[in-house]
Amino acid sequence: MELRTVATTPFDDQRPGTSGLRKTVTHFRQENYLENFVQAVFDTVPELKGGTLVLGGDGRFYNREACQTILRMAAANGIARVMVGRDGLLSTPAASVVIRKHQTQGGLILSASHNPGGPDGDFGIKFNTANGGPAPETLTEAIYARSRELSEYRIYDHPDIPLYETGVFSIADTHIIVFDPVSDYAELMEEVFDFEAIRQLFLGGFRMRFDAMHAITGPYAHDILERRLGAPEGTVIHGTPLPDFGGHHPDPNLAHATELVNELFDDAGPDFGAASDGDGDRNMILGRQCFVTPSDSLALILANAELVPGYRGRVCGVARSMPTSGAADKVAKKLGLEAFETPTGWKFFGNLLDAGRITFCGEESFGTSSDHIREKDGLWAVLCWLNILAVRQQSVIDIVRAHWAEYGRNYYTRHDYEGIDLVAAQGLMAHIEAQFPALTGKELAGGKVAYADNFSYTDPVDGGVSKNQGLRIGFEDGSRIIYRLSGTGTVGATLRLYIERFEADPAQQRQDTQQALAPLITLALELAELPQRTGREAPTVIT
Ligand code: G16
Repeated sequence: MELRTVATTPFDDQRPGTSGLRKTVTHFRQENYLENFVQAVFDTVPELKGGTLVLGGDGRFYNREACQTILRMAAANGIARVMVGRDGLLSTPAASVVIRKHQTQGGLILSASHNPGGPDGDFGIKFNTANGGPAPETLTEAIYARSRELSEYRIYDHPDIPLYETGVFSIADTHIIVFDPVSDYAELMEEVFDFEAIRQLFLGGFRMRFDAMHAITGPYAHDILERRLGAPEGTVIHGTPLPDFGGHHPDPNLAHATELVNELFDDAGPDFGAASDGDGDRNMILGRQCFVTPSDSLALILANAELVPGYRGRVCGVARSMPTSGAADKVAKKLGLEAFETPTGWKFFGNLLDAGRITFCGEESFGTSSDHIREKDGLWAVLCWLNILAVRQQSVIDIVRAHWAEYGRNYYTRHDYEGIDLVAAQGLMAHIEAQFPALTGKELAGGKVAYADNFSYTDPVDGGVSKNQGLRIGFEDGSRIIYRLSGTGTVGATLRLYIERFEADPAQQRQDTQQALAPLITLALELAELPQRTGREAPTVIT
């Protein structure tokens, strides 16, 4: 066993995006690419030396090799202990649980989330800090700066650690603890939710389908839903994590979880359906013939929080990302709670959660969670819904309609244009922004423009300012058109178009979403000159 210092040269593209560093597998497998980034993290987080690092990923192609490399580098960098999930597996929310519970100095999570996997797919790595949450921008920028000046990395020559069994191993003075990735997480869920009420729900014949999409939540869902809560075997489908996710996008939305959606929209479908993504932090919620938008799901969870033991009598506020619909704000107003609007990216919720200003937070991108951890949490959202359904004894669609009748409905859609030319995308954004001074006060698509701006956020806790977080056109009736370039894609640019319209009248709340939003969608395309500038006639994905 030999400690080696390997000479390397910097890569110029290791700036983390919305959620860590995401590139194609081929890109990651270039000589020294992974090693450089990991060394940059270790150099930027000195408390890891002599401390404990949590490690694991969503099981995608290259996960295990990357784990072995990181273990050898952790030992060579003086990290005292590495807690690694068995088989190198660990969901993003479970990593947050383990970091917090065992008071470690942080964790490295290997995932490209909902992006496809396999040798031709994507890979990713992100660092979470000691609070269990994604590294804030100041830290990701420091990691990037370090990656730009790196000239060497340290690694031990050492045989692979047997990750297929739990136990304690070592590389030089570093202890490697291979642990069961499910148990800490499942125990926390038992503390938060009324498991007995959910057990009774299943005993009464309630039928559910959970699609793990051959990604990380399979083992968690089998254990929690089928074993601890007594749901019948077969409730969990696609429950074995595969390196290529069975050839699919592990993205829980209407476009990629079609098998589940078709089953739930059948007259004889189950009562409840849900899916999670590659690394287990996203969720999609379905009832029979009912899709609950992530924005509505956040609002509904907030409105029903008193039914969940872990939140009874202690809800203090809510936050949503800027493009997420304002549905949760309506509930917060009625309950007299603070509501915050943050930029896209879970990292922006961390300060509010740590400061005790919010209990719940969520994003339109199928992410919902609470202060139980510092990440979004797919299975947590599913258990929230099960807890609410168990207490209310109503169908999902009845609960959603009753919510709209009380608070109004925020019609909402997101249109994605994936893999468009980067220069064309930047030109399109500049073209929209250039029109802003003339837009305010104009009558467009049947409404009056109240404001048009480029969203900037001042963190209420530390005063940090994040600019250029998306272009917003807001109308006097609360309708909004938002344009953003994604920070998670790996090919070209992905343009996201978010459209929202508020409808207070229950008699008008049963329209088809795309129809209800059609005038605003047409306006958004015109203002952006979208077809002309991108060559695209239709979005790649509609959610
Ligand atoms: C990540 C972030 C989310 C963000 C989403 C989409 O999710 O954690 O906060 O909303 O990407 O970001 P963008 O619109 O920039 O592509 P995940 O599940 O991919 O880690």
